[in-house]
Formats: sequence, structure tokens, C-alpha cells
Amino acid sequence: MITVLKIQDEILSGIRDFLRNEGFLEVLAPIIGPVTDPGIRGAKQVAIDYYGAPFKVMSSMILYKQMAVRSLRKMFALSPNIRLEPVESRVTGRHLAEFRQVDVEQAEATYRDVMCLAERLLHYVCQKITGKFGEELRQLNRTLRVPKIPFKVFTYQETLELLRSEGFNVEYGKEVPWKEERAISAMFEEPFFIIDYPLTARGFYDKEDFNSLGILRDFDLIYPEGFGEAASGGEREHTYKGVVKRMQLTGEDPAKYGWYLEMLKDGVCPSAGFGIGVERLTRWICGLEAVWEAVPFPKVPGIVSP
Ligand code: ASN
Repeated sequence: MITVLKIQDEILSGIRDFLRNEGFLEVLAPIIGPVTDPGIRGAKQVAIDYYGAPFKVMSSMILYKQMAVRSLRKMFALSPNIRLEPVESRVTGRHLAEFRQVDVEQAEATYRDVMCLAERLLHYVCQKITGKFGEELRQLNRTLRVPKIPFKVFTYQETLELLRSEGFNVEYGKEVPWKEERAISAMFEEPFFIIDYPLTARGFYDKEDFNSLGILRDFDLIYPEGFGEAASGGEREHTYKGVVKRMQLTGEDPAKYGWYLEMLKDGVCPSAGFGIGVERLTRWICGLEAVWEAVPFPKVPGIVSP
């Protein structure tokens, strides 16, 4: 555990060095707010009573990122998130009810721009760790290769076809399920992207591609060797009208999103960004069996622990 935490400490400083060198400013992440990210794939949000007002614990700070880039242009935050994942996810080895993601957002960027940023970030961190912690990785029995840039890119449609050709029965329009995500991840030895998810698979904030309606300009970054999802991100729907329309589709009540919709009416800039999970990154780099091995005080879904 001490070895893992030393490597994690270096991962965090590597991420910070890389992003600062690229001109990103680190801000402090909010932990609670009137609303939070609803696009959390079947997990539940946590509600609290904030001086009589109903508040949520952040499931991700996505809505605040759009506010921050309006003035900061390039920002990131180490954001603590709570998602009450279904108890069945305790055995996937990659779910935690409490985790941290480095949430990145850039004004006027496309999803392709931030995909390039994400792959360079991963490359930088791997280079740093293999250079400095070769002996520790050997102790952990981990052979980590620095991934080659650019990473492979598959569309969601191509991903489904690949899975179907391997005998998996996957339904169009939904998030790639845990088992299938693990299977596709195990088919590769280098990280890769899945892009262009269908509108029905994601939250209201990922931007629809107006040249191919029903498809989002978004992505997941997937680790190889069966480790599964590393990061997700995309271009943002930033217009008031667009967001309200999408909220109607996802069944969100716009009345709950007061401050966010007011901000959009006021006008925010187009942006793109992603969030990369710190514990999952540590797990992959160290080659750990389960993600809870990458956390000093883990909260595994369904398990009551300190
Ligand atoms: N952080 C992700 C993003 O930037 C959102 C999420 O965690 N659901 O797109």
C-alpha cells in the first residue's frame, strides 16, 4: 500500500505539472451544491439538508466547469465525487462509491482537442512513473509500457460491432455495460478511445453532432488489459435552448437547475473537457486487481467501512 501511495503521489504531481505547463489553472472543486451531474449511469446521488435547502453532494462538477471556463479559459480541479453505485458493482474491481477525478475543461476546444490533451497527459504520467518508480513497479509485479501516441479511436458503433463479433449481445443506445467494457478493454494492449456515443447514453451536457443527429461529440478513454474506463469527456451543449431541450429528453426537471440555466441565459462559451479518475489511473499504472487497493480509505459500493 505504501508503494502504491508513493506512486499515486507522483501521479498527482505529474498531472498537475503537465496541465500547468499547458496553461491550465487549478481551482478548488465544490463538494456540495443545489444540483449535481445526473449523467452517472445508474448510480444514485446523495442528498443533504443544507440549512433547509435540498442540496446534493457532487457526483461530478461538470456544471461548475462550464462556469469556470467562461473566465479562466483553461482550468482543472481535483474533484471528490460521491456516486452510490449499485451493490452489484462491488465485484467489478473498478467501482468506488467515493472517488476523485481530475476534471479538466478548455474554452473553445473541440472534443478532438481534449482527446489529444488526455492522451498526452497519460503519456507524460506513464513516462514519469516508469522513469522514477521502475523498482517499485517490479515489486508490484507490474510491467507498464509507456503508451504510444496517438491512441486508436473507435466509434461507439464500431465498438458494438467488435463486441458482437466476439459473441456479446450489446444493445444500441445504451452505455457499454461493465462486462462488455472489460471484454473490449482486454482485447488491447494500449489505451484507446471510444467516440460518438448515442444521445440516449449520456447526460444533457454532451453536445449533439449537428452533422449526425442523435450522436454526441464525446468520448471515453479506455485502459487496455481489461482495466476498463479511464476517462470520459466531450464537447458541451452550452446554449440555454439546447440544454432545456436535452433536459426534456433525459427527464430532468429544468426548474431544479436554476443557477445553471440562468448562467446559460447569460451566455457561456463553447468548451470541451474530460474527467480522469485518480484511483483507476493508479490501479492501471500499478496493475492492481481492484480499484479499492488504490485508496487509503476505500468506500466500496454497498460496504459500510470507515
Ligand atoms: N467529468 C466528466 C466530463 O468532464 C463528466 C462525468 O464525470 N460524468 O465529461
